[in-house]
Amino acid sequence: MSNVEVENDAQHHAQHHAQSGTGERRLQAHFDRTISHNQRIEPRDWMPEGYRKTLIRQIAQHAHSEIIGMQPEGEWITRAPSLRRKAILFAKVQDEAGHGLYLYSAAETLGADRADLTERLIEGRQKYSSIFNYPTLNFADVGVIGWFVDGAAICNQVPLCRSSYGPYARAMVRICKEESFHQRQGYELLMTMMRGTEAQRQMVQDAVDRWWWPSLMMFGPPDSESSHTVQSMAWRIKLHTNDELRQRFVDMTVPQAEKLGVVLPDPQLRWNNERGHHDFSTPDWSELKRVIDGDGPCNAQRMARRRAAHEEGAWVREAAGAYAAKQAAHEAGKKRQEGPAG
Ligand code: BYC
Repeated sequence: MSNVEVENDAQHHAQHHAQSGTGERRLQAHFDRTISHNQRIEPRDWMPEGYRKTLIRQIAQHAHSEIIGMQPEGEWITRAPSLRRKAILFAKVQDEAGHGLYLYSAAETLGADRADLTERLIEGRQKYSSIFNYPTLNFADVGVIGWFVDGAAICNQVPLCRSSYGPYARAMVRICKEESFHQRQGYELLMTMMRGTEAQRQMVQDAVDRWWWPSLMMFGPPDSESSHTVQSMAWRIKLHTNDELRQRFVDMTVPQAEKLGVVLPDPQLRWNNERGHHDFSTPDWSELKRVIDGDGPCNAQRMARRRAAHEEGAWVREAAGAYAAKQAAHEAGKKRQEGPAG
């Protein structure tokens, strides 16, 4: 039995017991207690169907974002201005592939099938983060993605290291360590450009102007329009609301922008002593909606590239499948020769 089959089997037994009314109530009460004590739900534990579905949705969307997220920066690997920058960028993009893979594995512990998740992405039935539908027009974009996008990812994902589902929370620990390194490499790249020529400083400011608003939108719709936040927070799948994390990101980024010497493109941005936070303008939520619905500047290009990569990889999947079948036949032959055990 594969790991997924073992998990499905365990879930099947738990669900079977749950079918009797008292059994179900007892399992639900145990689940609620585990959540309220800030303890972890593990793959073999009983869980409400909605909890499983929400996790699969969020984890798959996150995994797809990491994989599609390789594209905007990946486009600059062959055009990096030095061997050092090329090596750094290569490593970062490779880390993102790794994050996607841990996350698909975490989704598999919930009984999801990775090939099916990929199909859903390719057919446009599952989402990925809006941020990756914007173009990378100059090399400063690579730095700004590290600073803003990985910075936003850190704000959003560090709390997820304490989320209620064990495999997701554990995957997040390593991902966050790597994201934090990514953010610093982005900031260091921008620092270097800011110490360069006037043209380089302008490239940085231009990238900041283009990525600021999309980065704020990464945190999702405002709380008043977020369909999942209340339930996801009750389940401790999310630990903070979209607006709380957006605010945290703004507060973290303002002093960094000052130190770097760039202007964040929001005339309303200022410290509010009473709130103890920065005030900022409302992002254009109709733009977020458009991009999520498939009409951003690069949606079609990102999906076409992802589909092409999947098709180009068909022979690898076929070869791996044939090799696995051959190994299984070989193992079965060996067992037959050894005869019945004991
Ligand atoms: N883009 O009820 P809400 C990275 C959807 S990877 C697209 O607030 P939720 C990185 C949402 O799915 C970054 N769709 O949802 C990689 C829902 O639609 P459905 C990815 C969005 O789930 C490479 C609907 O809008 N990070 O960091 O409670 C290089 C209503 O929203 C977006 C993660 O995935 C969006 N921006 O909260 C560098 C982190 N926002 O599914 C960096 C984990 C919302 O009902 N995910 N939607 O059709 C989360 O924390 C949450 O899923 C979100 C959204 C905060 C993103």
